[in-house]
Amino acid sequence: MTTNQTLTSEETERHIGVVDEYSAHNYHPLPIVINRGEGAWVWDVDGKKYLDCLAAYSAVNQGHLHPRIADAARKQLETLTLTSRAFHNDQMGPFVKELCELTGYQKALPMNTGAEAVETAIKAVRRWGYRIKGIPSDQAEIIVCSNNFHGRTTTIVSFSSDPGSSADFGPATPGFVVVPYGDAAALEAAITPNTAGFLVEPIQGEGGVIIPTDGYLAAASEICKKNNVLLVADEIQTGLGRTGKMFCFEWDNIRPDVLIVGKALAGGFYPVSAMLSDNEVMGVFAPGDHGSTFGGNPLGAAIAREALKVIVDEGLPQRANELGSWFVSEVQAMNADCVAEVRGRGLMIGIEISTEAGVARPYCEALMERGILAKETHEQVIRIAPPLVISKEDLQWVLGELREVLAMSF
Ligand code: IF1
Repeated sequence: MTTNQTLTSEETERHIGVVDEYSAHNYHPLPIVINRGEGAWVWDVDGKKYLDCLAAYSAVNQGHLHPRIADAARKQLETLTLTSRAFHNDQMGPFVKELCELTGYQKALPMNTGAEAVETAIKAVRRWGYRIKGIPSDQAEIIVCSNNFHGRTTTIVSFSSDPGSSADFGPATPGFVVVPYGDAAALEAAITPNTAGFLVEPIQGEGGVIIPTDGYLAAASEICKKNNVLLVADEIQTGLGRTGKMFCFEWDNIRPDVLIVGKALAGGFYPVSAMLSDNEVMGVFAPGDHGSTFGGNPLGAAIAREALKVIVDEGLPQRANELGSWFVSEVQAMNADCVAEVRGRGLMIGIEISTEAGVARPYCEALMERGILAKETHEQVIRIAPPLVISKEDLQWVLGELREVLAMSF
């Protein structure tokens, strides 16, 4: 049951009507039209302000319109925006160097969207499988987890377990094997001589903020090493401070063979993603094998350089760790009848509504009425993932509103 009777102004209705008329209906957004953002706050076309607890699905970890990143974007916008990779530009080199220094990998291949970086990793892992591991041509397998989300291309949705993302987009790309998330034994059992890689999210975001048991990634890493299988960590959502470390894999003290980053890599100003690895894997790419028009462009590179510096300079991973663990314990202490479980690491938090209490959507609509934007994921979970610059005072206010909303019945 949803409460679609949320009161909206004429201006909001007008804007929504235009989108409904002239675009595909591929989303079910909350009925709010945002026209300004600053830090953890956004404003709608009627001037009402909201605390953004979604942060564009963790693409705005640094907060909306971070001044340092805005300045870097403005400066580059007035200088040079795009050359294509047919020529060099003066921003890509420093960007990939700084990204490699931050992550400890030897090479970074810049792309644009997260899905493109995931596709890049799939191509690199397959080619490594053939040319380095010796897997027979076209026989490479990549193991993935059920309930995964890695993007929306036809190959990526080929291994999605969400029918909404994949139905009638076939025929599916072959070469993917699905195992239960969090089950290291199932991973080991699925490995064959043709397995080239294991692609995994350290925490499943869209899956409902599913946190595997401690040690899962460490076990998976051991199993991959033992079987000469590349461990590929998709940190597009969990990375860059979101879970209380610079990268979520650090919680298990592992080093993936391939690291994929995106979203907050450019602080929400521009689509910038990257696949990182060492020379053996990255060496499978020769000139002309792979690329994109905008990959490594100077505008995105200049923005990403400053976005990374802001994460480090402002200690955003530590901030997320401290604020997130405090927030989760406060919500748990509410002992709300409608809550089945509160899960979280850093400021990647999921509040699971029990099926007896209904679904998460009406709770998100009630929070929106109170000036808090939180989006449901997979029906039952209220996702709380604000910009990492959010103040403790603002989170304290969210707790007060949340306490009242969780006491409501729909
Ligand atoms: C949508 C979800 C989140 C991602 C991980 C790759 C990508 C994503 C772990 C692809 C992107 C976005 C996509 C956006 C909503 C959002 C999302 F609900 F779709 F699943 F965050 F959970 N790996 N996630 O989370 O990156 O190509 O989008 O840059 O498609 O609705 P992208």
